[in-house]
Amino acid sequence: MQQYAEHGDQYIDGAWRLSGDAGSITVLNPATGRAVATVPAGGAADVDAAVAAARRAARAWAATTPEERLVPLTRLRDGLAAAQEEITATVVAELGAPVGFAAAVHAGLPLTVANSYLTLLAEHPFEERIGNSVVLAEPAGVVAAITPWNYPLHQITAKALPALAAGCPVVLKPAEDTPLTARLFARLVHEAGFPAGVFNLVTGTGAVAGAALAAHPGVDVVSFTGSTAVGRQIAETAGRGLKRVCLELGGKSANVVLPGADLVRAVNVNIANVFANSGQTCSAWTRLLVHEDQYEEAVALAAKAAAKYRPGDPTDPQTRIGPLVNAEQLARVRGYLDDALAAGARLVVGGPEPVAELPAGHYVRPTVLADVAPDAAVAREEVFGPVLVVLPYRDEDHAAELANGTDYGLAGGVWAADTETAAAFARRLDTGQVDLNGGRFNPLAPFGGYKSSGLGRELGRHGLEEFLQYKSLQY
Ligand code: TXE
Repeated sequence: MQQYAEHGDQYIDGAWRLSGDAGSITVLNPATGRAVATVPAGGAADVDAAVAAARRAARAWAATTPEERLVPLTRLRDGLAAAQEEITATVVAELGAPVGFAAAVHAGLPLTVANSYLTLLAEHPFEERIGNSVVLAEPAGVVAAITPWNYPLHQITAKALPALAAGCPVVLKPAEDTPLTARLFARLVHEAGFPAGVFNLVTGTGAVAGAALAAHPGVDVVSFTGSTAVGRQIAETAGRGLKRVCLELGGKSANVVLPGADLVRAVNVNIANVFANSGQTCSAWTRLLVHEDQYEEAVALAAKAAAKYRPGDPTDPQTRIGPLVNAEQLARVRGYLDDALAAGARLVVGGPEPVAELPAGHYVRPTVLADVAPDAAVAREEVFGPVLVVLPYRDEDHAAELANGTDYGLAGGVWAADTETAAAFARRLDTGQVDLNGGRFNPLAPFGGYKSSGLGRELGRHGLEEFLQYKSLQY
């Protein structure tokens, strides 16, 4: 077990420094329940020191040219590329992600995002002539990045890379469950040679370190990913301080299969999507909407596809589904399943019973439910586990009404006989991104939510603009 707390360090002002706060957080391996490491539980002292360092660095970092910022950002990209195996092993240990998925997505996606920001930084018009004005895109100030555990490194890089590219210093407060990936990222930032204070890391709890950071008067922008409940609190606090906020919150996305679509493929892709990362994905397609005439066929196809997912040891390359992150999430997911079954839902596969052969980890059975009322909690709220609800619709209007019938609006899928028909239906959905007939992920396209799924966008040019403010010079 690594005892980071012994040297008690946070990454502040360009160096690993002794935490000014008492206490530590023990990181547990979700597959075994065993302690992996301890890290400092930072509080007001660490947050103050980190924000002060960021403020001291802000003016000089803001004055750099995009070309100058490209130098350390390129070295950081190279560091991410060289550390792929170490990132993979760290995410497997602290999140319980299956090693194959961890390598491809948890380690691979941040590299893709890093490459996209190198390209964007080289191309972005930081100065633009509009009529008789020259409009300058200037950095928006000190950024507080507060991140969750579900994609530990991606959530950090989706905030820190565009903020740094924009010329903003960053103070990162990562999730309590996954601080080791954040420490690894801080080491790579250090090795890339950013000026002192431009990137700072404070590990700690949300209630103490997170709340202190979000409310800090020295912070100009709060970029938060996590639960809608905490997102609301952060927006309220930020409103009082007139800070800018970017919020990536929960989701309850629908995958709508229109008549004439390839039903087998639509269901297979849906199962892979909703069970990936043990269902702990904000954009997961947690509701499969099919025409009532195809309902039983879709349920049978979902059962067949789901049977291939057996929870297992995340270090085994054969494993497709690992544990949930912690005991609270396990209890929460089982609670949703208990309530759904008590209300008369049909259990197609899975269920709330413990996975007997894996007693030490936080495992839940990948589950498909049918005959669920559309207004039941499991069909409206974010479960954040490997749980798919299959719902029938009567016609396209009913399908759109069901798809739009939750407080969320983050992602979704539409399948039809051709992509034009799918695109036409996608325009009716109140959601931030829609995959048409299984369309591929695009790291340059904006990612973010309608309604209670959030404010602002991440990734690509839109993600960069969250960290810019504009000054116009009139000639
Ligand atoms: O999230 P929290 P949790 C959803 C998902 C999940 C539920 C709870 O449904 O089951 O949220 O997860 C920090 N001030 N998502 O409890 O608490 C916290 O330390 C400032 C969706 O892990 O929102 C962590 O760094 N910060 C989601 C981050 O906020 C605070 C990803 C997220 O924690 C704080 C994760 C406070 N008062 C969970 N309280 C997504 N959108 O992808 C906590 N934090």
